[in-house]
Amino acid sequence: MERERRFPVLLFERVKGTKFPVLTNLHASRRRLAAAMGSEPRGAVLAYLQKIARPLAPVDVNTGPVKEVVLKGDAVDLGALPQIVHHQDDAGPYVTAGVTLARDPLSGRLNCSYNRLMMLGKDRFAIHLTTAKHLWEFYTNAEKLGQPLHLAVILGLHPAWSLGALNIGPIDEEEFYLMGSLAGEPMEVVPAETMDLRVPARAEMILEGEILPFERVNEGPFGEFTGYSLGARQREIFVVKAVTHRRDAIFHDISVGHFDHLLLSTIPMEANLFRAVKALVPSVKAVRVPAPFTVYVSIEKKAEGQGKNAILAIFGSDLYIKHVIVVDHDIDIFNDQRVQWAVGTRCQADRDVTIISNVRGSDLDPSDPMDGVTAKMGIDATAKPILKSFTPMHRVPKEVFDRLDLKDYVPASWLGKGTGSNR
Ligand SMILES: Cc1cc2nc3c(=O)[nH]c(=O)nc-3n(C[C@H](O)[C@H](O)[C@H](O)COP(=O)(O)O)c2cc1C
Ligand SMILES: [Mn+2]
Repeated sequence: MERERRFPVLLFERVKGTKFPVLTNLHASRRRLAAAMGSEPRGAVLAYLQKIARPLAPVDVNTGPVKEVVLKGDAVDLGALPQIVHHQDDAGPYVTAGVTLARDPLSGRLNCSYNRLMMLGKDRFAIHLTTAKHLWEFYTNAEKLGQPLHLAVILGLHPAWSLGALNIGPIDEEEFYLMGSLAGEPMEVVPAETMDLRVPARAEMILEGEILPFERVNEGPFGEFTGYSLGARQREIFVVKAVTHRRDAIFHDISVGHFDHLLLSTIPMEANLFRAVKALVPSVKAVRVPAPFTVYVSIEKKAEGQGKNAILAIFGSDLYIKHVIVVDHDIDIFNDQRVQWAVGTRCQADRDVTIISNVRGSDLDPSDPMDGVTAKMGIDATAKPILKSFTPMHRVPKEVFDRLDLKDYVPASWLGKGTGSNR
């Protein structure tokens, strides 16, 4: 459907080898994601920032649909779930649409994120924790204490909850309290069966368990958001102690690297980057993540040096971003050609390119020889010293346009709405 440029939600009602229907492509439309927050597509990033500014605590309820079926201990069988292999070289079936919920054994704070899970058997997965992200931080705290890290994996979420789970910010900013505010109503929660966590009462399914200390297993290869299939690495093990679900639970899946994945991640990422640049450069106009590890920023530069301030703000606020291009506010950053035009005409490499070596980044970048230690590059493509005093752009005077009428020069059949393309 994506090749056909069509993006419906897809529900497969009869899936071989499982009783669970499979829903996928839920997030493949920016309009749907915006609607989940009660916003228009163009206003999604600002709506996101406004809503997360007012966290909404979950409310306790005694029980809920997610407890209609409770399976513990020996009754747990991950083989009953849909066994979805997404790409040719994947090491096996993966669960891709699970939001993890964990509590830091040191601070007691909660964290949510998406973490891919590779099926290992009846009750266990290998789990991918990006080094230096929050769940990894909790896990290293638990491991230092010699303890497992309790983990709930939430499957089948309101898309506004998913956007909340992907919030990027300080580790103390608890995503769990942002989900309700993004959805516009408090999330109802029920106690987990096997650990001291409260989980959404209206999810489709919860997997409860723990990530084992000190143990590792081969995880991968798996086709990732970069478009590449990265090889196996030694990664952590998540053992499942209980599964609870709705009687008629729908199993959610995300096709990694497709719009279902990329649009979902981009809104929270752009919101965080916008907020971070705004803290340093108040006149930031827009940010856009057009490709993996890459961001465009437009600012109304009011003082010399602010282009580089924007670069520093980005580097300071996101682990993944590797390349930043900053342009003036007259450039439409949703038009790649205009961004390249600004780089071509307003930038001198020896003056305007900043490269920082040996910084931690993503461990899923195929160009990186060091599994997550990377170089970062900022390109300040704003006019120097400032747009106002920069070489003027050429133009035909307005009074000439006002004086001329196209119909005096070309046949009437040429006029009217063009196709907008010369290809
Ligand atoms: C579908 C999907 C799959 C993801 N898979 C992983 C993963 O396997 N490991 C990981 O570290 N991050 C993964 N992420 C990204 C994290 O969820 C994201 O960076 C999140 O903001 C991290 O949370 P934190 O800031 O609380 O650490 C995935 C995101 C999406 C949308
Ligand atoms: Mn977090």
